[in-house]
Amino acid sequence: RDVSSALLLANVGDSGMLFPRESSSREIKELNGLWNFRADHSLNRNLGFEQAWYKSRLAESGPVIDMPVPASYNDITQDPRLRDFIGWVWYEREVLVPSGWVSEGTRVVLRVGSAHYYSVVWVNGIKVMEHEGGHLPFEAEIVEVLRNNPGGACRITIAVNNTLTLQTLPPGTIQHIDDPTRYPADYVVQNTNFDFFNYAGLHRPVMLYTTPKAYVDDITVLTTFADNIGLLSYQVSVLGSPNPTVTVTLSDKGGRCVASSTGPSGVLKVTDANLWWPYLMHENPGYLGEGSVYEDVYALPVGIRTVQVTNTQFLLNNKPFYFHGVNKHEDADIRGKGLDWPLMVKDFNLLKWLGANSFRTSHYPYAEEIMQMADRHGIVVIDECPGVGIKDIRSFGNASLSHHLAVMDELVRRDKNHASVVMWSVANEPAAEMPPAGFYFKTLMAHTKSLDPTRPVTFITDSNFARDKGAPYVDVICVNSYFSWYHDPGHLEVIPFQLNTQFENWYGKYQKPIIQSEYGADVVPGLHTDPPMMFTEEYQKMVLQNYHDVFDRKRKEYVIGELIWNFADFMTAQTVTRVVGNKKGIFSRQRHPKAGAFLLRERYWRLANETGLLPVGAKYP
Ligand code: GCB
Repeated sequence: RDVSSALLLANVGDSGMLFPRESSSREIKELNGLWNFRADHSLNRNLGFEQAWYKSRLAESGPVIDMPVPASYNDITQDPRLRDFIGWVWYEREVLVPSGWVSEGTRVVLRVGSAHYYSVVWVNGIKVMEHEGGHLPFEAEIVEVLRNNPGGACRITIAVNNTLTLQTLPPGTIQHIDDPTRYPADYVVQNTNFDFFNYAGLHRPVMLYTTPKAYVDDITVLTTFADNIGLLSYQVSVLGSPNPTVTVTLSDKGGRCVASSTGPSGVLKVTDANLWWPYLMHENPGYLGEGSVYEDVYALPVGIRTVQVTNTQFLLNNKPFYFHGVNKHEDADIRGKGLDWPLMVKDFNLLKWLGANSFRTSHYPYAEEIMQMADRHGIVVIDECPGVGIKDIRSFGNASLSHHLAVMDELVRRDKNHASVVMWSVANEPAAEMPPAGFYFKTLMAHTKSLDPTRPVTFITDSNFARDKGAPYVDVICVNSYFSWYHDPGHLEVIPFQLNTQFENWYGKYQKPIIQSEYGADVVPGLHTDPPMMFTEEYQKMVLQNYHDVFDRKRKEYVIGELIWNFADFMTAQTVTRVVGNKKGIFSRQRHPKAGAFLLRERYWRLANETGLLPVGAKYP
């Protein structure tokens, strides 16, 4: 494959969104910790804008409480009104900026890792940016604002609104109920069609960072190899200088320079290249070198690997790859969807214990810090955008589609250089049988392919194989099913029949490889029965076992993966089918294993031994 011509196509958006990294030309100030916080409980939720709360210290316009960042605000207090709050909340933090930062020749950028869902940001009372979408970063250059305020004081105010509409991603609706005989006055609820709690707030780190005036704005790297030669083709975009000198070097893991080049684009050739391999497929998985760009020094971890899809296989570095992994959520006690390092490392340790080689970012892009861990540990990722719960026909209109395209722009721009990302998922379980779904998904997937011609594109379906209007455009069929759970509850004996039929139907119609992208059963940890009954540990084991028997037959043909729903229990909205959240985890929300985890662990290590290139010592006992 000609990587440099693919690169020309892969130019995304007009500016980059490189992860902030310190270097000899860049400094970072993390703004994690306690922020001032107030929810706007006024009837129209608009008092903060009417009274311009951003103009002075938040404490001057009313009471404030401590709010940790990053975290969802919902579970931090004992106030049910804040847990279920809908509307604007206000965060504020004051920082002192080093005087060198406001000197000529330096850019200062304020970056928010993610804020759910809509945000407006002010610095010293001056609006610097707005952003729609809850799971992707946004940033603005603020040095001019800081210069107007000698002394280095920098007051950052961020208003965040979690309201979802038919045009947001994910979509939702706001329902006003005016019935004084049954509901309190001014009664409003948020309805959604997705199965996780709509946590909100500043979920990922907020930071200030500097760059020189002439700076590396974006880097795109595409890789391939032929025999023992790794080819890494790059494009560097530099802003702030008409004729930048660009020097690019590639270092191996030990920091030795293995290739270099000059100019804003080029190809680096590495002899005896170490390829990036998935966990359990090679004795040295997740191999990353580092590409560095001068004069503004930016170092990007890079892995050399290829991805291809055939009628029956998923090929990684030309070898068949079988996804044995999990679906996850960003979710935990107290912090909700807030990035949490101990939790992240624990989760990766559990993935490795399990013998999982992959996960899907159900149902929204995960923190960049998580993607970097996946790169380093060789965990393969299906990268999903927040297109979940698209069930209403009004969410297939132009406004929705153009926002969905913009979100894919942002996602590809952010994650294009991650070796771990092997496929884009544009949606989960949309109403793909509706008439407008054909045009919608055709456009969305063609757009995604034009942004990144090197990775396959899919969406996850639970529609009928014969009526699904998006499936013709995917590279890999990803199907969710819950036989013996939502259908024929309690009847394990239907699984072999229905699962076999599911696979035959999809493959028969499309001749494309298939991933079982979800399957599972709820377990309240500690519940036991024999014979197995729904919600017990035994029943989850039996569901898994029955699915696995069919996978084992079909993976010899065209099934290329299985992702359990779910890695861990997670919080949902309150409904009669959820017992303090979704309990389909093989781990509890606190990451304690249920019986199903041990069963899966045995299976995944066995699969790794069969399909991988494990050195003897790494075998599961
Ligand atoms: C699904 C959804 C997922 C749910 C899961 C369930 O099909 O994709 O978001 O949580 O089923 O447990 O119902």
